[in-house]
Amino acid sequence: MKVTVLVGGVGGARFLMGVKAALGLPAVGRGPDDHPHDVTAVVNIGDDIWLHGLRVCPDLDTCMYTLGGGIDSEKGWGRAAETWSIAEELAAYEADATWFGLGDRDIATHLVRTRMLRAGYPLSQVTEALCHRWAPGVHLLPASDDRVETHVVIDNPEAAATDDAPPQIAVHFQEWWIRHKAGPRAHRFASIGADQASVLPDARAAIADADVVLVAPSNPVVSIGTVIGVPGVAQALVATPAPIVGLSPIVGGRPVRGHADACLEAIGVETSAQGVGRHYGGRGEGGLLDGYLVHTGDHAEVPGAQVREVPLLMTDVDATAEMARRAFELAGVRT
Ligand code: GDP
Ligand code: FO1
Ligand code: CA
Repeated sequence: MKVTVLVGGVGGARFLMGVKAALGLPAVGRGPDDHPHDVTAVVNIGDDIWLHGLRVCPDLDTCMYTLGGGIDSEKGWGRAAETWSIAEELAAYEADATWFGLGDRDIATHLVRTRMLRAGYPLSQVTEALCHRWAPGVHLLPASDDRVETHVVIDNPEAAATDDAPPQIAVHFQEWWIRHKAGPRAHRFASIGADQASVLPDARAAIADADVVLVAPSNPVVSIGTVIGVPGVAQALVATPAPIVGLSPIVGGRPVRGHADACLEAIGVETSAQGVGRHYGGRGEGGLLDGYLVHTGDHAEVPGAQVREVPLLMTDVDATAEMARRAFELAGVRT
């Protein structure tokens, strides 16, 4: 069976472990070559950023490290057993951006990636090369080889202190999310480069040829929204004969981690499982989803989609695998 999953970073990576386990694959690492199931992840690239001359791709790396056994599982991002000598030296130079934590081990990934990009390789091939080392056991595909970067218009944190500061400024998503901890109000997101971008052909094919498409419980705005906003992705989703099932990242009216509530507020969507479900929309009504899973007790009605309540907390691989099994069941596919 061919399973294609739309994902962001931590939520997406953890869900992919459960998908692999539900299919009888090892949650971490590669399965046997003759395994009957094949998983492809179409990964958000909107968070990608140039820092210190290096291209950093947080969501691709989070998936790669998580599925390859190299993640700092407590933080959910970055390398296990990380050290911070380079970051300390950069801070001593007051070299921006000190608010973005780049560890020594992680920097090696960005050095290899940047060298290959500068040599002319597209991001998809660079990712494949990095995955030779990590063997994540799924095809990790950037949604596009083109640059698509999320920026956000926010209330200017300097406005109160300085008279002539503009009331609103546009910053890279990471600056709002990490430096400002998503504190200043966000008014609007912009996908820089999306106009000229196109979906990675392999990602389009993975959606078209899938037996089932899953929408991970990732950030619906800056992870899933950005993937779907890459020209060609939405068209592929509409056209695919595969059933599409989404999982809510909102549990009990709150994101399980991170600031998805601030993102949803910015686009005028209620922070609830139902709000996210209706934002995606039911396929029967011209939306995305054939099926939608919400956490037990989070009642939701999404016109045009079948909704089921199941436990949706990814507390361990077994619980996450059960979520994936329930998604397959709702899609009507057999594993
Ligand atoms: P990021 O790129 O690292 O922010 O990660 P994603 O976009 O892939 O996922 C972030 C989303 O995952 C957040 O909105 C969380 O609410 C959601 N999430 C994290 N853990 C869980 C969980 O155990 N269950 C559910 N349902 N959602 C989760
Ligand atoms: N998240 C943080 O909250 N603080 C950091 O300093 C940070 C550094 C970082 C470095 C590499 C990487 O792959 C991810 C990193 N993240 C960090 C996580 C990540 O940037 C964001 O949490 C997500 O992309 C938000 O969607
Ligand atoms: Ca992310």
